[in-house]
Amino acid sequence: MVEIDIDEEVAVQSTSVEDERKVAVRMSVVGLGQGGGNIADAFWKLGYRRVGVVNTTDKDMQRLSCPNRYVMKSPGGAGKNPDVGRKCAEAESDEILAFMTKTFGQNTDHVMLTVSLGGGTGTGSVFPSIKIAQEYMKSINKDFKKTVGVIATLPSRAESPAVFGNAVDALKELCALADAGEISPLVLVDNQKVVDMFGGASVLDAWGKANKNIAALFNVFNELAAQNNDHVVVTFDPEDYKSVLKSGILGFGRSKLIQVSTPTAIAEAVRANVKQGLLVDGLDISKATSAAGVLVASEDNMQGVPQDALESAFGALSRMLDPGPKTKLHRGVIISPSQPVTMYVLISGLGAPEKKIAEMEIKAGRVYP
Ligand SMILES: Nc1nc2c(ncn2[C@@H]2O[C@H](COP(=O)(O)OP(=O)(O)OP(=O)(O)O)[C@@H](O)[C@H]2O)c(=O)[nH]1
Ligand SMILES: [Mg+2]
Repeated sequence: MVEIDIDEEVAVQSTSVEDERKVAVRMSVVGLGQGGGNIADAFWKLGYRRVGVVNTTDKDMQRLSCPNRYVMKSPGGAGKNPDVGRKCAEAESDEILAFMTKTFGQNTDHVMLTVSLGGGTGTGSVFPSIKIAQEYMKSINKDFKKTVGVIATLPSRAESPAVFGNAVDALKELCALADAGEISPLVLVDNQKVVDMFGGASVLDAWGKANKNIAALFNVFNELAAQNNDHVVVTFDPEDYKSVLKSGILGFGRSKLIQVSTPTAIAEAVRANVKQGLLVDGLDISKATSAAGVLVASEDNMQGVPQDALESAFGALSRMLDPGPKTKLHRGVIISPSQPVTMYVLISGLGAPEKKIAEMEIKAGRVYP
């Protein structure tokens, strides 16, 4: 079974304080709108410190831990109208750039914007914010293409047609930007999967858990790539991670591998992880041009994994990707205290989720099944 609930455990032991988690890529995060702000706050709670939130109302910010906040001058919210969110951010782009500069400082490798698609503030302001984040990267003399990415959630089934309409328009625009190399990565998270997974929890708890898992999964690879010691058997290094982050649409998952003693069992577990663990259904894995598979286990548990089972795991992953000569598979094997045998998989360079887009158009009441 695939699990992405990394609630109570962090895969690799880490120190905390101001990005003092040892990470491979210095990540700055801006949360847009309420849901986006909550996801950014989950990064703050993990120990990331270059984190800020932007909204049209300070009401949505009161429950957050992150102290870096910018409230746009809109009369009390965007009222689920993305045009309002877009215009507000455009009108205040200088102020938002100053806010990013103050919050991030000069040492950023990658900016991630987080947004829950469907409302007005986040969904509209994400587009000007992409440009503003690129301006910020230029201002610190960094490459500005493919160093600004977006984590976006898609609405759950019960949302209204208007919410689906807002979300699908923005999703198509984001996919086009990813395709054009303007943003990378684009990480898509299906809120329906969140509801299915945490549906029993109260509404507040469910979002909190989901947001924590989104941030934690993203962070795990950043920490794994920063491991550089005798615990590393096969490296997955900072350059590997940077290259994956620059490969467009990205999905990831994690599975505890219970049965690792035979090559067939481990290959099957990896295939299941990739199919079910990707955060949005309908992503075409066979078009993926870049992937990372990192096997993590305690020393004792790793002893139980035969070399041919390992080869088989990476082989299974490799065969799922685009067979072309440009396709890269980064592999890592890392020892981490008290970890069951766990495979982390990250796949990028994916095509747009066409099936999901078509479903969303139906939910928006635009086309009929
Ligand atoms: N994953 C996740 N989704 C959320 C969270 N909060 C809200 N959502 C979803 O995000 C969608 C957009 O809502 P908001 O984020 O409140 O919208 P907004 O950007 O603040 O826009 P306005 O409220 O219209 O100004 C909704 O359909 C919610 O279901 C959250 O913390 N996590
Ligand atoms: Mg809101």
